[in-house]
Amino acid sequence: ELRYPDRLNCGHELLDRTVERFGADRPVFLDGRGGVWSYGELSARVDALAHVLTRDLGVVPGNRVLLRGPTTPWLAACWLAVMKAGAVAVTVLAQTRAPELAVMCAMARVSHALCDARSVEELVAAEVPGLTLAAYGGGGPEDLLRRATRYRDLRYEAVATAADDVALIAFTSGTTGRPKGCAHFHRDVLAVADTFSAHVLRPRPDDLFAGSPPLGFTFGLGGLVLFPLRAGASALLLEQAGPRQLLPAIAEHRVSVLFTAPTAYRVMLEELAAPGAPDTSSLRRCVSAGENLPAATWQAWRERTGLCLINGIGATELLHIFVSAADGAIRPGATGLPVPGWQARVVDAAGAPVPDGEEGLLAVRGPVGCRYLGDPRQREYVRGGWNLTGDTYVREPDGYLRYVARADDMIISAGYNIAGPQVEEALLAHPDVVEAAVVGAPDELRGQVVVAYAVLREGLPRDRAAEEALRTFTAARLAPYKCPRRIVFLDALPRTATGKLQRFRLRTPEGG
Ligand code: 3SK
Repeated sequence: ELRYPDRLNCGHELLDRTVERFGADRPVFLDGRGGVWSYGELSARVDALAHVLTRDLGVVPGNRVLLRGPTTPWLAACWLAVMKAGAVAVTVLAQTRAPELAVMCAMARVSHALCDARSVEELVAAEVPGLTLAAYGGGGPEDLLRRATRYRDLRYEAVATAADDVALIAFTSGTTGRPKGCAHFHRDVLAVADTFSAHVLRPRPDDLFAGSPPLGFTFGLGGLVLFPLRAGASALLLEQAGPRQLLPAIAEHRVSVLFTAPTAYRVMLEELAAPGAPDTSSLRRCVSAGENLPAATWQAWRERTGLCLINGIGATELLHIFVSAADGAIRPGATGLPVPGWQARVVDAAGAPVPDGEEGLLAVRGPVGCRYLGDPRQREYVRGGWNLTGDTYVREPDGYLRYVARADDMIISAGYNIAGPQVEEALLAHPDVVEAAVVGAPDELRGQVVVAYAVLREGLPRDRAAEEALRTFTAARLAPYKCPRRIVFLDALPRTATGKLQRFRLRTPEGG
């Protein structure tokens, strides 16, 4: 069991204590354009920013401070300064538009905002009442970074927050289109590093982390800030971190720990198959989360790189990954086991455990719990002390957990329960298919029928012959009732800003 003192400031623990343990001269952040920050430089910049926040901008402990901008070392420094000042970081994605920003700021009662100068317009357009806004990186006398130089070399003593003071408010990207704010404590921030990272990922101080999820998504915050800092390691913080940018960056900087989603692994696999592909031999740990990892993707990555993908399921509600496995514990096709410190079971609609081998809802509990900001959906997510993640799972007799589908993505056709991801896996096994999404479309006779959406490799014809070929391919792999009745070819699948598939957008009367 994790034990933390009653007074705990996660910014102080992650930064000041790491400097004490590992020294100030080691690199912490690389910006991908030649800039390298040492731990000592980060520490001095964070302290100067904390002075600006508290002395110039009037931030007091408990204030909610919006952080908005692309992934850069300065955004990470602002996040740490907010922590050390005992305020609450409200993290949003850089792409969030003004109307959503207005709603989120009202929900989180945001009083201050630190915003990359390139993203300020949208925030101004959100017209947040009473907001104190400071931009960084654009230059000029009022720029946050210019102001911070006035406090250069002045140490800032972290506020002695309580372990269960709120440190962070993160918004779910909402695969169903309805965002919710989730509050997390100072101890929660450390707990994800001390469970998933410490026990499954097991980083080393000489590791260099990189990945695609942004810092406004807790997957990215953990993988690019919390886990490297807790381990005294370094992170490459790239503003553009799509799969096509990641591969050359891995080769150039010798990245050793990679965080991204299955889709990005598939795109990278395509690139790696081409002659003259970038060198990935520096990688030693590759984490896949954000959505289901098909066994075929796992196998292909293993064949191409020799590395076993560390699959995981996480949630903004629970901050990071709670079921996973690494090394010899990996079972391809299964997500893994409860991360040490977490418990998991599979339950029915009434919350009672279902027998092993049967489908049910994944319920987990551990050091972090779901705390929605004033949202009645709290009662649906947390029941009897267990967090219901909204995923359908099967528990195998030896405790391994196997993903079936998002509970609201199950298709019911002529009385059969069909898991969309199983059909998607069958389509993805075809060499011409890059992306696949399967939904149920209303049908008078069967209730629903299976409709597939597929993205084909660039340049391939999207004609009847292609559809027929895919039909024959899936028919050889799936029971007839699971086979798609219709296959629609698209340029790209609808995704949230964090890359999650939005199946609800395919469930239109005419499309799905
Ligand atoms: O939402 C997710 O899928 C996720 C995955 C890993 C870590 C954190 C999160 C929020």
